[in-house]
Amino acid sequence: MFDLKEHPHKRHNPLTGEWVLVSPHRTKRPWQGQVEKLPPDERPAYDPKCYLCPGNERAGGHINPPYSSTFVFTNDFSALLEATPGGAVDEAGLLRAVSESGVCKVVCFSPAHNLTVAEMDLPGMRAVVDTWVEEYCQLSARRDIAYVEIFENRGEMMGCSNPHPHCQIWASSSLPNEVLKEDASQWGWFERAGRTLLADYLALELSRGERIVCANDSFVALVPFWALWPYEVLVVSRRPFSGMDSMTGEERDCLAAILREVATRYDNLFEVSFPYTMGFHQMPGGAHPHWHFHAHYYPPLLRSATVRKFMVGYEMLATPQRDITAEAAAERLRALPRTHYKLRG
Ligand code: H2U
Ligand code: ZN
Repeated sequence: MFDLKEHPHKRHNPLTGEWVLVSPHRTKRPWQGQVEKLPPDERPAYDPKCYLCPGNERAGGHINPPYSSTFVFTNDFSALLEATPGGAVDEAGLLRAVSESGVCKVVCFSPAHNLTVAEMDLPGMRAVVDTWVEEYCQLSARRDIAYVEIFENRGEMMGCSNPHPHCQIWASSSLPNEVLKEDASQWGWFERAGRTLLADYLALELSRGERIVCANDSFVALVPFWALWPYEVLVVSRRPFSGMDSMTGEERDCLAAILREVATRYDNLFEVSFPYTMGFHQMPGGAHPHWHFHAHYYPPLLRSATVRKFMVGYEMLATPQRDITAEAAAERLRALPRTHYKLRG
């Protein structure tokens, strides 16, 4: 009898159409690596050498204002530029290129250098959500912008260059790869079902409960059935809306709260500041009824503060693979306290 808890199998990601190989039997193999703790990261509230702290100098001689809440600026090393000439190259359908223009910004979450999302207070996190919405509305209203990606790289392991709490916004003139896949899948589902893919998925997960991590009045955090990273999380809005521009005030508060709770549970897992890449997938306004607002968390850690999952070998050449099941990961995250370990005695 085929058992998802015992037997190797492939799971389907309905958002991307891709598969992940799950090998639950391998979690029984002995682990001989170290389980080490990192020294506590003690950072000052203000670092004179940080390019994101208030009053400090950035690349190109820009001076940050003495900001007291959030602070947004255009990335001094933007990957996308506004004044990019349009054009395309196509040689025999083999050498293809298309001009891409856009805007890159950096959003500081707080003037405090030593905070993280997990350690921010709720009004502070709500201010971050309000800043995202404001930037999202402005950028997505532009005729030269087709897609706005808001994302946070957290921790050196994820290539984050600075521990000061911040995220990036890249707004581009075309739809990026991941968004194209999700657009097609969500459209296909909506056309058939008349409901969003994630509304139907969320209803199923809520009735099962086994992959739910935490929830509030407006959002649910779960380890998706098709999770690829060990402790991957998907945050889905209970109400189907396509973009953060449609959120009510209460939904903004709930988004702030659930993002903080996910970050707190992550930090509590190995009692370290947990590295991850997270970001939103969304479309603005009412013109995309098949789109359902959500956030993905892709954290690399597997077993301890230092043992990470690598996407190498078979995963680069064939299909991504995981050992611990999504259900087991959700159970661990669900069992963790909602209070940050640094605040416990
Ligand atoms: P990461 O920590 O995710 O690397 O983001 C930091 C961004 O800050 C990065 O994209 C930008 C980098 O280009 N940056 C500036 O805009 N000005 C600076 O003075 C340094 C870094
Ligand atoms: Zn997505």
